[in-house]
Amino acid sequence: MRIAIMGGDGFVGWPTTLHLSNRGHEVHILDNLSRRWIDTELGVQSLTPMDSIQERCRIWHEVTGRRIHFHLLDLAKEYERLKAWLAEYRPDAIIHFAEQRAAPYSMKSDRHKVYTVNNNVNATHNLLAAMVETEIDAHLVHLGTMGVYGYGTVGAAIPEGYLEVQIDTLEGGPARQEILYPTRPGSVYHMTKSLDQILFQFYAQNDGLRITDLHQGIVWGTHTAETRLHVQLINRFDYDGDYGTVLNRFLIQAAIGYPLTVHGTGGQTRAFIHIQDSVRCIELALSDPPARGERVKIFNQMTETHRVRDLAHMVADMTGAEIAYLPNPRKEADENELVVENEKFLALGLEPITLSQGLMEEIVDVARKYAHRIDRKRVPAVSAWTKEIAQRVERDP
Ligand code: USQ
Repeated sequence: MRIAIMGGDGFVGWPTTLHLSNRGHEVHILDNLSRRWIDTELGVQSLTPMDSIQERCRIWHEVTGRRIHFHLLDLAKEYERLKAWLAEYRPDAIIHFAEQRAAPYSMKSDRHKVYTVNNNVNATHNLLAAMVETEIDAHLVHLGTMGVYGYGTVGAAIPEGYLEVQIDTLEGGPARQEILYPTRPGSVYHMTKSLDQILFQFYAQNDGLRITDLHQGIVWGTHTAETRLHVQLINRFDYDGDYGTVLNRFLIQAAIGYPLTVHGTGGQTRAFIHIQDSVRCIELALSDPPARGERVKIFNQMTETHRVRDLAHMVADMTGAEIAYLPNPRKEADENELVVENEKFLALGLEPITLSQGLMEEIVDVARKYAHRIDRKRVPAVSAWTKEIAQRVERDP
């Protein structure tokens, strides 16, 4: 297949690009390199040293003989160029990662909220409109988030995207209907992914676009089979308070002797997936597209759930790290249960990589190797969800 990977320079985009190229697909990255600009804005860098995207592609060709094509393009701002690119290359599949993905970054200030909404919603809508206009019949696979569901305790498992509801008809009898699971995003970033769902629903129904939306949990790990092939193919690895995700942060903190930063009581339960499985799931989703006219196919892309404080204890037991319970900069439930259905990927053959000491130790080793690149001042999470929370966190950091 000819595959366009929007956002192929990012944390999940890059290993996905390598994996699909390795499988013999013709892979094109379209990316505006915004993630690298945000590093510059924040004054932080990936724990692992990353080369330019062009250099990464050159090394990939040297190591494997395969070519990855890179196109510098801003999906949200360059609609005409996007349309022209699609008309010329006519990809069989498009994978859409091209969104600002950090919840704390999206809550940093009003400017960051506005940027996240403009960037994410326009990128998605531009892509959908251009697909219709160029009449390409590509399968669109989008990286969504488990966060669209919210984390309320309803005492039932979260289904894969749709909820069957029963309502009373005007005649009085019951009628059954399947609706998109009601969204309850917990940040501006998660809200943009909720808005994406409506855009997808409309374009599948109105224009027959074939769309798969992957509701992914929190990714942990850094290496995949392909990024291990050469030191210059290494994946990015975020540790800072905005972009670092919870388990990877705990493992890095343990490696540098920084007390593990648990927000609140650490009673938040979240869904997790290893980066290798994330890449595999995208490949599985590509192999099973919906038919034209079918509703959006939704998968829960996660393999296990964990409570934040349990993860902290696990890492502390493994490494001897201390745990610090900090005032929570986010507005979220202190404690929640979470049960998630994920049968669809298992049925397609996913064999989950679950949390294991070996894989966690590998991350600690990577962090120790590059510890000199870590700025300890950038470890705390300082983006607060409301002005009131910001004042509270400032009083008691
Ligand atoms: N947390 C801590 N300490 C930390 C960092 C986080 O206790 O040092 C807590 C947070 O308060 C939160 C939980 O850990 O309760 C998860 O935070 P996170 O930063 O690991 O994950 P999140 O902000 O939800 O976002 C990440 C990705 C996002 C993806 C999402 C999947 O950045 O792109 O969509 O995970 S999910 O969480 O399932 O919505």
